[in-house]
Amino acid sequence: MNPRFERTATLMNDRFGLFIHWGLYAIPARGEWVRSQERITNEQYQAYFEEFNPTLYDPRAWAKAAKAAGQRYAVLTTKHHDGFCLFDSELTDYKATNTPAGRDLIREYVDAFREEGLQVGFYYSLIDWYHSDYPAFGDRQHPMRAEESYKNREEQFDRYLEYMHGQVRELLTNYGKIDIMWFDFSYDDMTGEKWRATELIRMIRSLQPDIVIDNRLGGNIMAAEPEEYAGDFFSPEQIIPPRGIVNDLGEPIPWEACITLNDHWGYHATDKNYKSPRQVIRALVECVSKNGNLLLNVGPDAKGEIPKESLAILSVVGEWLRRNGDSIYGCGIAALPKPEWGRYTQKGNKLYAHIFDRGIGPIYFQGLKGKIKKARLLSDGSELHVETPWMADQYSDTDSGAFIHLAGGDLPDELDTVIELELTEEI
Ligand code: FHN
Repeated sequence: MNPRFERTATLMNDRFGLFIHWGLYAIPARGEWVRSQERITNEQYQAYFEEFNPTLYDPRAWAKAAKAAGQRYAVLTTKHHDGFCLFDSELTDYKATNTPAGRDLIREYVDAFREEGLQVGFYYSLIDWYHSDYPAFGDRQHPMRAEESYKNREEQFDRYLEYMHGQVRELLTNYGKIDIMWFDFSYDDMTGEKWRATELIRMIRSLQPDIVIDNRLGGNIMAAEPEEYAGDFFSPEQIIPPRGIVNDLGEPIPWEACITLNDHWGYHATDKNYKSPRQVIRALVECVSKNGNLLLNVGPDAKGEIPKESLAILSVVGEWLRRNGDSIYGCGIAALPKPEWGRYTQKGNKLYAHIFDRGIGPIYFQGLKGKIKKARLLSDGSELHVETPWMADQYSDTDSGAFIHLAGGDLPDELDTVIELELTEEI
């Protein structure tokens, strides 16, 4: 088997993860790009460093919320573009242990999420707007990109690379087994070997042989022969690929869509544009129906708590998964085309019909005549009957279609009603 598929088997089986963007930017509370968008200097931003004290930070509560939401793994920002380290790095003073927090926030996160049995992932920004050797003037997005005083700053990018590689080594040495390394992001000529990516990947795999890595170091994961550093899974952002993702040989490749709950990754105090639980559930189903994962983001506030709106959404999603998770975990694309009323997911000879649109009359299953051994409403296990309604032969392809009657005018679950079909054979 392709080593990429072996490495990602657990991750792709888990299907649903929690993305967490947290750091100093939670204090200005205008999103994690605030430094770039408002061209805030290191000196101005220092005020947040000197203030940062998330007294309500309780990663066990985060982990319990993620588990209750049905999420099987998590990815937390260890360092975002602002360069602030949530972990106790020996390579910098710009870290949480030197703020009033005085804690290694990553250590506590790892322990808490492992305790709840979730896979543990680290997000690490290749970009660093704090480090004095990271290119600033004329960069596409650095806060000081147009600051004349930075025009002739002496920057030794190799020194930054030593720092960046050294921090990745710290993260993958000091916190036990790590399951996911989520780099972010390459751009313009800042990609691939500019990061010394092959050397970095080889170091990572020597430290954590089973770790899975995203594709944002650069290269082309879709190529027939991807670069060694092209990663193990594709990471579409704020979009679900229309037809899933296949490589240049037409082979499906592992992918994970990362999506915000509102419109920001980092905490934004006034962004109340949250997605509904229905949207989240249907996005998860769509990802799985196309052989992908959903990494759903929360942005904890400066006190260290996940916004109550996010927790409320996660709770509803978790209850739906508690009843219907068999149609998500370990499932993937079905051998049938997308039906009119919703989507299919499949696992072996179990086909899951996700009914989004009740329509009128029985639910029609094209091509399944004589192939359904039994049908159950997944949420409560109740029996459903395969039956051809009268007159059907006058207006439908009763030669190949099958019909299942659903009582009532509304769906049993308007979020997503799932019918489990045990097939006579794997189609
Ligand atoms: O710039 C980052 C952004 O802040 C956020 O971390 C997302 C999440 O994948 N990635 C980058 C934008 O593509």
